[in-house]
Amino acid sequence: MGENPLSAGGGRRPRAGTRRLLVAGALGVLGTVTALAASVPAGAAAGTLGAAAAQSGRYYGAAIAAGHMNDSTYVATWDREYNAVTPENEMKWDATEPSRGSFRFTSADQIVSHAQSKGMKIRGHTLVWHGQLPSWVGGLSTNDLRSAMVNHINNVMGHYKGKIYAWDVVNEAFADGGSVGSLRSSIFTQKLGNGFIEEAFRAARAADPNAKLCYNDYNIDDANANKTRGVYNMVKDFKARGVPIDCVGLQSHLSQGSVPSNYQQNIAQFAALGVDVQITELDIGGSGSAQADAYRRVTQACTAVPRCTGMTVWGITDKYSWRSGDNPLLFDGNFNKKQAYTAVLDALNAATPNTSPSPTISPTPSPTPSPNTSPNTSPSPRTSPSSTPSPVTGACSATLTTVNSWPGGFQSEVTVRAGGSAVDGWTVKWTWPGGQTISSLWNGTQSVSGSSVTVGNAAYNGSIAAGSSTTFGFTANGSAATPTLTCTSP
Ligand code: G2I
Repeated sequence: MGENPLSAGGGRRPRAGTRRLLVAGALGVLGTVTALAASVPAGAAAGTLGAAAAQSGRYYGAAIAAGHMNDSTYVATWDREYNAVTPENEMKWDATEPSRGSFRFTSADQIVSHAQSKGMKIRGHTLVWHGQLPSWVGGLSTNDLRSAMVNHINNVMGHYKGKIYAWDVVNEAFADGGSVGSLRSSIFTQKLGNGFIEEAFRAARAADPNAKLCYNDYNIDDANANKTRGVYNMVKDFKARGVPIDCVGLQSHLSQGSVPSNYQQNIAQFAALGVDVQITELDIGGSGSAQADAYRRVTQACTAVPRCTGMTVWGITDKYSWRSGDNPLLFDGNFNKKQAYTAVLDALNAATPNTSPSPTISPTPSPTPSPNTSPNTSPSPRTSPSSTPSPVTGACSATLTTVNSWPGGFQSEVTVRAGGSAVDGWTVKWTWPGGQTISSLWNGTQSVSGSSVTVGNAAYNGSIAAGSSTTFGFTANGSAATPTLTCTSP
């Protein structure tokens, strides 16, 4: 709360509804039976959102609040129209782990069991988010927060293992209005550094290897916005380094004038990185035909991109929307279908079948288990972390802190700080004193030559404002060491 998720981008009229082209690449081969199969049976118009979406292999879901499940019209509309669900608040940290180590799933279970009984897909929302955090999390030390985060992921994902289609592993980590790649300051960045996102995704893959793991955010609907570019760079980097990530969630809290003209291009650019895209919290403030047009454009944008696998509206009826007064949903306060409903249904019915369903997930765990995925096993936190600041030789400096060590291995975090002026790109170097080897490194790119290590910035954290810092981290084999680091910037 307290954030305005509505982007102020200029609106544009939608294209006229594009008719499906059943182009059969006719190849007249003499003597063969020409089977120019139209891929969609003519006139196959489904009468509900879920059924219409299913025709092209997609889902159409709604956020559901357990507290409204005593409203029979609400549940009847959910059951009739939607084939997927996201619990609106019930799986968040404050709801599931109100006090440390004590888990509570009653409300979320209520939604999950209902959805399962109807064969719906379930999106899990959300594991690591600065919002709706119970207050006990705020008081934790770095080591305790890391262990609490992984424990939370393990327990919540473990409880629902095998039942969740996709998890919003990390929610809303990027800053609004900042430079490309800047993260919002939160307890997670403050205590764990920017690497918390990667740590969370690695832990999530281990906790439920069959769930799709999504990064979810708002105001990443415009393909060229700084916030979007930052998320794009992160996903690209994760894919390049084998950090597990399967999908990007565009929340898409919009208004009828603010659907970006490049919205479809934006979905396509994320999909091109090799992840699914899902529209996760769609609602569009407005009314009448303008609102309907905006909904149509969003629906068409998703169905035009094979890896856009489904859409979820953030509620069923305007009556219970978190945006009271904006009337942003498909059913009015009396559960009547709005013009927007018909626009979405028609657009879903007009979609061609999804010929490139997303591949099944083949987990590729890092070669050595990161302590982030199993913090409660061998690693025992050091009582007094050690660190060595590097001399400020140029535009940046680097400080290494040992955050964890255990027999035969350790985990370190390096803070890279810009001096009096901003840096654009950085390189940190050191030499291991005793044969140490890095097993896994995040938020940077490493090259190793004998005992010499060179770490460059990742695609998304090269720019550091004057006096600001970013972090990278690694786990290594050998005895914990605090070599002298040098930092240079081009
Ligand atoms: O803020 C809209 C959404 C933005 N993206 C993440 C979503 O998780 C978020 O959902 C909203 C829920 O729709 C609201 O229902 O998150 C809000 C909290 O950040 C939810 O509001 C809270 C109220 O602030 C609480 O007072 C209330 O106790 O809902 C709680 C449960 O009804």
